[in-house]
Amino acid sequence: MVADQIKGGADVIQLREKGRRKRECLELGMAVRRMTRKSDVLFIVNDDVDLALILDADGVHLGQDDIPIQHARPLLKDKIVGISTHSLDQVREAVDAGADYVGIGPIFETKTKADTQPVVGIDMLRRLNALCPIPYVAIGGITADNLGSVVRAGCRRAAVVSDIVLARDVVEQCRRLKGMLL
Ligand code: TZP
Ligand code: MG
Repeated sequence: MVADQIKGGADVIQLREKGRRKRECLELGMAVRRMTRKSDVLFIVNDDVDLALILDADGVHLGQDDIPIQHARPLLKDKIVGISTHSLDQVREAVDAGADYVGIGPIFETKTKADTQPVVGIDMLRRLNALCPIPYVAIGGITADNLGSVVRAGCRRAAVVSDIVLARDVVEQCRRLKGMLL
């Protein structure tokens, strides 16, 4: 699956394995680290600073309830640190705290994440376009059918789960999505 995502042009692979034992995540992560290194694709670990360090990932992605960046940064040094945000205030806070990028969402309704925040909508992307000084990644319910509206709102970075992992042809789907972001 990850190999197909890379083949289809994914720029970043995030290890996000909710509910799996950490040891299993470590093993999976080692395989993903090998694949991403070989193909020069960025590898980000969700939630776990320790796993990111052990795997020598390129970075970690932290949610609003994870370890605050102020505590994570000294351990991660110049690795990439991304923060999930759901409002302009959270974006400002992440920027001030030294995040390298923010995830912003959910842009649309999604069934992938159980405890999602209210939908922030496409307009949020237009606002960030004008005021966010670091890269922002749209997330939540993004598919090949609505990615055009994300791009038209000025955002060319999107994180996609179900529209890729449930696709019949993962390579083709990644190519299609990637083509819309170029
Ligand atoms: N954070 C906000 S929405 C979401 C996460 C992890 C899930 C995105 O999955 P999908 O299937 O692309 O909507
Ligand atoms: Mg998290």
